[in-house]
Amino acid sequence: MNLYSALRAAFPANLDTVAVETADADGPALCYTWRDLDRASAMLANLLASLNLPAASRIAVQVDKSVEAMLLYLATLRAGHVFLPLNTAYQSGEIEYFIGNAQPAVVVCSSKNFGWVSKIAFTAGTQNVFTLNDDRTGSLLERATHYSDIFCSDIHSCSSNKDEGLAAILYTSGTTGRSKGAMLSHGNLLSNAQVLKDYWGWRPNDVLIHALPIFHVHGLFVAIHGALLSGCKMIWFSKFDAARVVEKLPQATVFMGVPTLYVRLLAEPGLTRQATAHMRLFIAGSAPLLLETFNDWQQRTGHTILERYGMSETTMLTSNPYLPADGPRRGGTVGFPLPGVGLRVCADDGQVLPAGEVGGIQVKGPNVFKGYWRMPEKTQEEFTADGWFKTGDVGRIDSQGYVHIVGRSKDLIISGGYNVYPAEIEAAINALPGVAESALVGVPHPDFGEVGVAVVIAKPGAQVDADGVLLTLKAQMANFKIPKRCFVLPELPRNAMGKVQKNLLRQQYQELYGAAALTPSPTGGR
Ligand code: MCA
Ligand code: AMP
Repeated sequence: MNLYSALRAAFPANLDTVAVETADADGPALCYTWRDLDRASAMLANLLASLNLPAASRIAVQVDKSVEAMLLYLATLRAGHVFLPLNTAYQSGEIEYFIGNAQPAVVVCSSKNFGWVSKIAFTAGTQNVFTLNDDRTGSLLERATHYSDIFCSDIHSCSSNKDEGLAAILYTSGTTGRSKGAMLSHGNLLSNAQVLKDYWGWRPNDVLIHALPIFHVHGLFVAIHGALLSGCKMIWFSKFDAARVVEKLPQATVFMGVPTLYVRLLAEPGLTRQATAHMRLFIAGSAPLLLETFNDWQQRTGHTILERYGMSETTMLTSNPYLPADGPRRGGTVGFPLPGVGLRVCADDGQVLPAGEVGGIQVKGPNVFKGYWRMPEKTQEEFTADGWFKTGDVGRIDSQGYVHIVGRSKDLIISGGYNVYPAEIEAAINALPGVAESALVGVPHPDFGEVGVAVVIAKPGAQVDADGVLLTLKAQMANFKIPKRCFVLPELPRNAMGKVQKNLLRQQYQELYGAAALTPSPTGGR
């Protein structure tokens, strides 16, 4: 089944009701009806079809969040191509890698970035570069107005645009430096969306507040598919604004966010029981939700946040129960494996461990991705011989069956819900003049949960300026990746094997941002 066809089948009978209502402070609220979604995505799909691209061509998109960007995603699904969303913070070095690796047939970028993005795209052989801005200007929409608002999927129907055909590639897990493109099929995404629709009790009169970026799984798939597959209206924020979200809570029923969003909402005086009385469900994920945040939220609003766990490679894996009959939502856990998802905990030697024991989390199911784009060896490494995907997360299953994530075996920092890969940052620092070596470690942060702190060792006789290191990095890579602090030390702590002891560095800087509640580190627990 084509994913868009499944979403379209769930649209309400009356297509002239509001599907998306924008809610940003600046500018009037814009309303898009279900008919608008269908017509506009058809015009964009016809534009893509007119380019006569090879089946399953990659459509790379680095644009500010907008309803039109979502429509482009839906159009890509309809046209049988592969949507490749890219974080708006990525700079030219990062974009050059993604375009070189994915070789997209189409690149869509903002007008302000067109100069450098189009140069990279055309140099890499991309034939089509369009612009799309969050004020509905740009060449993409201009061109699309010349195409029919009816897309005949049967004309364009082919094996690639349904079931096992690719729907999207999301870059992630660059623990060994460069990111890998996780290939997700229509079937991967649809099966997960259908499970979540039932598991989280979605109903037609739900209203979702959508305040996440749509270049990651959480905002692009879990949130958007949740609403569209249930025919529910979305209140749409192009950027998270805690005060404005609180204002909209009385008009909504469901909210999804990374823990940082919950921490910021708790800082809003307007967040009261009354403000949340109309809400049905608050969902958190993408990074550990602190028990402190879970408890504060419950006390303040009377609502118990439902924490779930997922990955770009698998979309959602586990969830705390929605129905009381299935058990309580337990803070500090990520709930139970979702229906159809197999989850086991294994020792380093692959032995499956009994309940209570800590080991590597492995998963299996129709939601698990098709592999990493053009990296068959790397893909093979991440699956066991019997077909289980190794998540790189460390955890245990308790006696009641709840999954606890206690850390990560992969060297990864999750900051405000974004993944930061120390290997990538350390390589950039080590390339700087006068630097002998470096280490990036995650330390607790009251807002972002965890942030990167860099320790740099200068070459003998060389002078390295900590601020200069950060300024240089700022010009090279996405801003969220820049270490929040940088220290120049005489040496790095090493164990007898000569391996850098990052756990000692984490301990050394654990209190850098105050005695924030402990966040799990690869060795620590919650
Ligand atoms: C912004 N900054 C950050 C982050 N975001 N620093 C560290 N970590 C961050 N996440 C820095 C910027 O570099 C900038 O610094 C300053 O904060 C302000 O930038 P701005 O963009 O205005 O920040 P913000 O509006 O405060 O953004 C914070 C945010 C955003 C709203 C929490 O990070 C966000 O939307 N996070 C959600 C990420 C997400 O969707 N994750 C899901 C991944 P300077 O001024 O120095 O440049 S999907 C996933 O993980 C799996 C599949 C799953 O389970 O869902
Ligand atoms: P990504 O690489 O963007 O797919 O991020 C997936 C990673 O986010 C997982 O492998 C986990 O390490 C982390 N993650 C997602 N949800 C949770 C959660 N609820 N608690 C702790 N970690 C999480």
